[in-house]
Amino acid sequence: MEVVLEQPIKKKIIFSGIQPTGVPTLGNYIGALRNWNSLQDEFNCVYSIVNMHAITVRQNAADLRRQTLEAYALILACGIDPQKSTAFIQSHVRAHAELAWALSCFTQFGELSRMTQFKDKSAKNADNINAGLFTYPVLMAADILLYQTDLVPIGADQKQHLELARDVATRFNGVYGNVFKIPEGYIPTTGARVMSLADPTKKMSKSDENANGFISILDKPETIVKKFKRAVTDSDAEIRYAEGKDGINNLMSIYSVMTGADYAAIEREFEGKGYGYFKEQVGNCVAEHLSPIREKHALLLNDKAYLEKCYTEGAQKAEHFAERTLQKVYKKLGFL
Ligand code: ATP
Ligand code: LTN
Repeated sequence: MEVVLEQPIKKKIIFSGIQPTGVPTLGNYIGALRNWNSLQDEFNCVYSIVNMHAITVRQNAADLRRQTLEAYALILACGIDPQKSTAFIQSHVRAHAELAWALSCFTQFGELSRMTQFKDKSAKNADNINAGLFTYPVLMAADILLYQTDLVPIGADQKQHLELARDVATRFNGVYGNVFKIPEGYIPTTGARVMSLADPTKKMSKSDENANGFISILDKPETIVKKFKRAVTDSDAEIRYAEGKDGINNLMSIYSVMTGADYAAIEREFEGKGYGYFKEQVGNCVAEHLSPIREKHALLLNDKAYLEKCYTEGAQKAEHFAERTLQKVYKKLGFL
């Protein structure tokens, strides 16, 4: 008789990060945070508030400190369970900065020059095009590679950075053997790029100076509905998903993610109904979906001791793993 030994199934590893640069938007939620939550049972998840990335743009120290804690509370409010997953603050685990330095010696100037986020952000911050803004993707590669990550849940805008992380890891492995796992992206099919409500040709962004363009996860229900009612659409007045209807396409993709209905079902549901009615319905379902998150966030922020305990333990767990990879890298590099 054949004896089959039971092997414990090793869960795949997920890593992702979010910058504490402001209140996260519906775009961050749909493109990333929503998936962070749903992946927790099946995978071994590591999530970080990447405050070291945030300083590539000038920040006020007191605001950054507050926003970091708020962002941490927000990921817990979105359903991240600090017992199940590892949730920590990037600057608490020194291996991130250390690996970033080593990897920067395996990243080409030309590769970094092609990054569209660098080009966009340098145009926006012309008076502060610092070296950190340029090497931002190397720190992101270090974040991911330290944990031997299999999958990285991100919005479509981060795809180019992930490709770079894969290229750098492959190059390093080519010289030193199999040191890093080559990560794959996990990009949602619907909602990977939520657009601004004020200009649907632009990505919804928390740093947009026009507050009507984004829905913050913590906006009050009435603000959410009001912003959706003002959303820019077109003059065609027909609710259907089609090229050139950026505003309606964006609202349909948001509604689809919130309700689970596909585009055909949404078109049937709103046939013959006006844009005004549709916009209000999208606003209502988003407001309803986000309300419990806003309430939980407020409760969590009232319990600073609990948050501190969670992020301290999170950093210890993360460090344990990260340090193993870093030591392996140092050995391969020939550091005595
Ligand atoms: P900023 O606007 O300050 O540059 P951001 O919101 O673009 O910030 P992050 O906070 O670092 O950037 O993003 C966290 C996650 O949210 C990333 O995975 C990113 O891809 C995703 N994301 C950001 N904006 C959108 C969007 N409009 N639609 C879908 N996903 C998004
Ligand atoms: N650059 C990302 C944030 C980020 C990240 C990461 C995402 C930093 N390190 C590692 C995934 C994995 C952004 O969203 N702007």
